[in-house]
Amino acid sequence: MIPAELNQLASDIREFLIEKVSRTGGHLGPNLGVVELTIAVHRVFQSPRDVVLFDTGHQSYVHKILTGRADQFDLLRQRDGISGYPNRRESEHDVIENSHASTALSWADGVSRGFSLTGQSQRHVVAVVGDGALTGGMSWEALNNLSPESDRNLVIVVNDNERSYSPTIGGLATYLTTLRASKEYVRIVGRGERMLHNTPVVGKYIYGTLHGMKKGIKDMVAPQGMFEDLGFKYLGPIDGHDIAAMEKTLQMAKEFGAPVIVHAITEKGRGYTPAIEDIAEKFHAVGIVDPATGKPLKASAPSWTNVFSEEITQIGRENSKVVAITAAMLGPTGLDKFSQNFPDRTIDVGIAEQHAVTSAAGLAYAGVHPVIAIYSTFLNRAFDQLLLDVALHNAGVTFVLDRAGITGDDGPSHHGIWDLALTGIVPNMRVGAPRDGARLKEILRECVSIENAPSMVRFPKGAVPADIPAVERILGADLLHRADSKKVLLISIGAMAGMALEVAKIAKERSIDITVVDPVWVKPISPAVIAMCADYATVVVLEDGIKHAGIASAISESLRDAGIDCTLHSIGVPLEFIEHSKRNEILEDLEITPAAIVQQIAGWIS
Ligand SMILES: Cc1ncc(C[n+]2csc(CCOP(=O)(O)OP(=O)(O)O)c2C)c(N)n1
Repeated sequence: MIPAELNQLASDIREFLIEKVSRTGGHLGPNLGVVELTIAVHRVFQSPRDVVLFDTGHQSYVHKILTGRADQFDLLRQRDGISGYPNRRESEHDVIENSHASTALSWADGVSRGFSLTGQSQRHVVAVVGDGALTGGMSWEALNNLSPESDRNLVIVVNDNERSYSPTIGGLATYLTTLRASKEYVRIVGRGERMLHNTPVVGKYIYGTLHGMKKGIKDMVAPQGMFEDLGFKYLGPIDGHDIAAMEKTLQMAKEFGAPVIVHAITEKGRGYTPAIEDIAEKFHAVGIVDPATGKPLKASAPSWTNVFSEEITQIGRENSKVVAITAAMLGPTGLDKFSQNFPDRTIDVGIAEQHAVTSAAGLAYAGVHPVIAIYSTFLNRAFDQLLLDVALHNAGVTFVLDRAGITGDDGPSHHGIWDLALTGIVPNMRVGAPRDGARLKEILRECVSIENAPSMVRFPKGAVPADIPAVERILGADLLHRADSKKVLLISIGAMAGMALEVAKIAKERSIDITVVDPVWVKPISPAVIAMCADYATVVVLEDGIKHAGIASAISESLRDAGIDCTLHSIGVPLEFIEHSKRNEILEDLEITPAAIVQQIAGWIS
């Protein structure tokens, strides 16, 4: 293809992305930024013989288009459609089924080492990693392992758009800025590349000469030279939207025969005005929008996140010891409002959940109360830090878990279905699961008042329901509906309360009496709930996490310890990886709907 055709291809792909993603929702901004970069990677490397890995995977749409999946974009992130991340079942061109950041360099290390060990070293490995994902500790563990002396065919493309969701901050971001700002450096390196391109045989030796020259230049304009000091060959910065420049550089990197870093500068949301004008997040992830304006087609109802956002800001006004921590997700977790009011008490650690949690233990030791706002699925990564740095040290740290339960479109790695099971085994930890906004506020305030142990409040994605009043509060547990007889007790966990009440209503029509109780705090579980179990013939626990080791398991253990003999059934998520689909479709599949639950209960009591 001639340059004009390649530029036309890039422009067609951009138009296609805007048209399709505006209808399905998805990661529009990141993909608009990697169009040329991905074209260049696929022209220089031969996937699937060469392995192309995308860190986080949210920016793999262009890769999907170039590897034969353009016709499936109407069903992007929809039931039976293609995933929003790479997926092995979709294509031999996909290797990592990701969504959690900062893993690609470790994958690259493993795959390339495996190729060396199995006589496949002619296969190249290319890892595309964002400047955001590079802030994650795993990336650095991988860099430390990627021996520069090795003969591995490995190219790391740093896709530097200066942003995670919001601008990437921290020492690494500053370092990349220094490299970017070296205009003179770009010009001289560019000349060097042209020189190299005109040399017939481009090999390690010639590259080495160039490299020596470049190193000298770099020392002049970017004295830190961090990547090179770590032992990597560094090429860049390159305009990531210049296909020819990217191709030339990747070709050089390919022929070098050892790990090379290609630093590409790109623009998130490139070519789409609404994304460029979105100062906060550059359309990192969008719902369904009008493609012309980028405006959402449906106004969104007040969410759980909004309730948290308001309340933590109010708590911040009342209590100057409260400090908020985010792992590069200020806006999505609702901490943006807190940060506007208390910039000095807001910490963005980058995509570094493990660091966030241990650092919170340190903050607690120093006398402040850290509140870590994080998506449920991302707490998985920091379990050891929660257990041994926070809980073992009796640190008063509050965890606020958004997106708990089945989340839907983002697939297996994004469902927040493990947090209840994981925190269930942390000594001293208290866990609250609010059924509505009023309970969220109440639990959050209590968490922040706990000074000598970790505590957590967890709530789902999406719209918060109207408050659900209790009939009676007994030892911290809320009775939501009292049936006429003591046949079935339905223990509803957190946001499942609305569905539980619906179950009781439908069951009543079938002459099945169901009492509904909400423990509010699920760890430790209120003794009132355990005592109630003794009075009912059948007890059912309804939760939106994995059944294995979840709240039903914890209750069953408490019953056993108390010597209470009752029949306990559990409704929740099976121990499986759940594919992407709409949340309600998944719940239907799992038979977690009011009608299906009534049917199950009817079967159990008959
Ligand atoms: C462990 C983990 N924490 C948080 C996230 C949420 N998240 C998704 S993309 C993203 C920003 C990624 O930034 P970058 O790597 O620079 O890619 P870009 O979107 O800018 O192309 C974040 C924080 C995640 N995917 N994984």
